[in-house]
Amino acid sequence: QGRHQAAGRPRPYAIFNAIKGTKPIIDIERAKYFTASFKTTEGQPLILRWAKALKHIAGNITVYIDDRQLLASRAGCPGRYGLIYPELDGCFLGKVAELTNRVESPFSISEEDLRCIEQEIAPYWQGRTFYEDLARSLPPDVLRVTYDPDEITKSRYIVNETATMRSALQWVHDFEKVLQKGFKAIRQEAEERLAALDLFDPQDALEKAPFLEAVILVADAIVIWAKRHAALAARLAATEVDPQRKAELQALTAICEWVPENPARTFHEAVQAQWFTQMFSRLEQKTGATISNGRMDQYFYPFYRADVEQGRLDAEGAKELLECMWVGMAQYMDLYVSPAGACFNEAYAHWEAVTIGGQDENGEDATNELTYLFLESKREFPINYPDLAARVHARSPGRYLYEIAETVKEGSGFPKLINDEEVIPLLVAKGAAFREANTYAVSGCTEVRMPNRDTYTSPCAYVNIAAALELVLYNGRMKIYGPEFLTLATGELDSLATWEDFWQAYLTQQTYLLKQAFKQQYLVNSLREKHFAAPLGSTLHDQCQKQYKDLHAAQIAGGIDLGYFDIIGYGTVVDSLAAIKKLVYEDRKLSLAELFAALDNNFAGYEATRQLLLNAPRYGNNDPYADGLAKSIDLAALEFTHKYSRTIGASLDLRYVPVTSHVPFGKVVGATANGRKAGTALSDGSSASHGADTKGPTAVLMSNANSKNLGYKERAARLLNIKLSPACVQGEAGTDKITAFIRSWCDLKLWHLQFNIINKETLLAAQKDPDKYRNLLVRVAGYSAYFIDLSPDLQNDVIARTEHSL
Ligand code: 8X3
Repeated sequence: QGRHQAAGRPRPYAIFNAIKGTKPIIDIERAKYFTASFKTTEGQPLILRWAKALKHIAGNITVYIDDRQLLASRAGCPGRYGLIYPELDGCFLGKVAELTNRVESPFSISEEDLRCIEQEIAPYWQGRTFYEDLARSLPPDVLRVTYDPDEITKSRYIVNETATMRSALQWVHDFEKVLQKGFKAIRQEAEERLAALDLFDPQDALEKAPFLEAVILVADAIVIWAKRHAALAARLAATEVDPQRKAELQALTAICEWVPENPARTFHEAVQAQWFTQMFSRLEQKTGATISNGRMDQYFYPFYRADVEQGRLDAEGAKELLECMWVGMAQYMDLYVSPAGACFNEAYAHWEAVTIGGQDENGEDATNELTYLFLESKREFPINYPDLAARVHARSPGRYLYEIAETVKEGSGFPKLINDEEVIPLLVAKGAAFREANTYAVSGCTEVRMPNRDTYTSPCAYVNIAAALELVLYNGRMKIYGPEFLTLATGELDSLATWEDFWQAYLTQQTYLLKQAFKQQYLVNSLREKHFAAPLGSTLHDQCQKQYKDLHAAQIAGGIDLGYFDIIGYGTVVDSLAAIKKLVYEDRKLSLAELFAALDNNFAGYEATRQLLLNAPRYGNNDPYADGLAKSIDLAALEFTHKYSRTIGASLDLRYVPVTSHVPFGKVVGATANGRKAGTALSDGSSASHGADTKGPTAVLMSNANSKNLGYKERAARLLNIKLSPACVQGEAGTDKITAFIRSWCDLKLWHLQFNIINKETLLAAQKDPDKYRNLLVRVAGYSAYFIDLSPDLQNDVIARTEHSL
């Protein structure tokens, strides 16, 4: 990896090398000021309380400018850091001390800060959190598959909600507003609208006025914060002895004085304004994947062009500025205190995507010089940020695909690819105009958002379908949870005489879990607005401004409310069902009782049975037998959501995006009929299960395409990981092979694709000698992370994925 490193710029490397591999520190300042402000605003409208808290934070939190940095602002202390969000993790704050030794994403914290959490922060949130509210509201049948009813802070990993771990799904702001308008104009508009309200009208007084006051407060807050950075830069400049650094700090002073209050005038100002907004968003709330950056090659382009034309900037200068941002992103670590949050988002995962390429409003190809500059930067400075997402369409230029392939060959897992040919028609089917759909931005692992149009922010549910299969085998129970009856009885095994009986029993359990997931999400969606607000996010959203509504409102008129539920363990279940259908019911090589005994004993003494199972038809090989079952599972889930999603007031579309949940979900599931041992990871996303895909990567694409039900619009992202051996992509021939593979993927209209280009030997060596492999990046789910930051279970998951040759 990093073969272009020599060509990289020294400044970002120097900043990065100083923080690389260090243990992240917990910064509690945001939690402290947020809580202090909340204590004084009880009873006021939530959006106003949140805006006041942000202003309090902006005026008091320590501000930093890093040595050598050309950009100002971070949301926490120097080095790698994470923030506590007590409004989310209030009932887990007693666990903060344990984070130092946690296997998944450990953090350190000072004794003094721990005391502050215990004495000042935690007591206020006790009993007030969304988590507690939701747990209290779940009916017993939903609770049983969500949390342990006797200890509600323990997840069951059957139907997990994720709304208590992050206060919003992945999101993208309309950054153009900040760059083109600035917060002074945004504030002014809000003041004029506030003055025009009829305060005798209760709706004006109680809903519209607090919304507009919050807009004004948050515009003040971000400007106060920026100006504090300007003052710091001026102070540092005054004492700086190196003339070059002094000049840089003086320039930074002027930039932070100007943006984001005013419209940006140069590329440097545009980058700084965007970075302030991004960083302030982290102080505002914890968003799934962290606030994404939208289509940077589009909204920065006019600034870049003008600067280059006027001789103020060249490509090297632009890359250095962007890399100063990448290295800032790499220092923020997404901190999940709750155990479920931690194991769903391993390796400090956050993946604020930067989108490049794609099409413009009119459907013309949108690639420009900046698009290529982003790809170059990724090759020359191959760190884990940003999560570069390349939009591809049928008419993407050859040069673009060539440069994507060259970047993929670096082996850091970037860029990930999102397919316009799948995404745009689906967005249009879901109610968007073409011009909105054409300009979507990538917002998470695989997700997309239309700024100013998408409005649904409730985090989604993960449904463990490997658990559904186990619930058939134990007739409504799971081995790990003992005699407790969890779902519904689908019959003792000896009553499942035919494949049709077994299949119906499976579908009944799967559908039951979906039913519980939808009830859970109904409650999530209705309770959230009482607990969370996002005045900055709402300020930057046209529909929220029009409706005077916070983004967390259960309904926002004029918006398109696209949410999801995720099926976890797809490949594992397809392969298991294929083995059962073929070996038990068709070839009669095995009785159901024998299979049960093998699984119940985790194959101890049943190795021959395991080998039989491993050789049954498997998903990922373009085999109609397995792919047909995959399609039927997909269809049953789609039919369910087609019927019920609107009843929760939003679209809950079917998604296959596990982040790292397939690891903890695997831990609660016993051995499975695909030969998988108890407790090991389930398959990820829509990928084949570990080692199942033996017919090459094109067969993996084909299985993915074969298993889709194109007649339903309730489809969303399908995450697809492909691991290639470095040898097969060497040289120009290797580049051509990757390009051709991407074209096939685009033609097949698959949603997402990403590559790991790595040998099993390298991964095993890194497991043995982590210090030697500090730079080793691997694609995990929808993001890349340092291999040594993964837990051993997740490392094993990545190692066990099939390595293909093209
Ligand atoms: C997955 C993040 O927020 O959609 O990329 O669950 S989220």
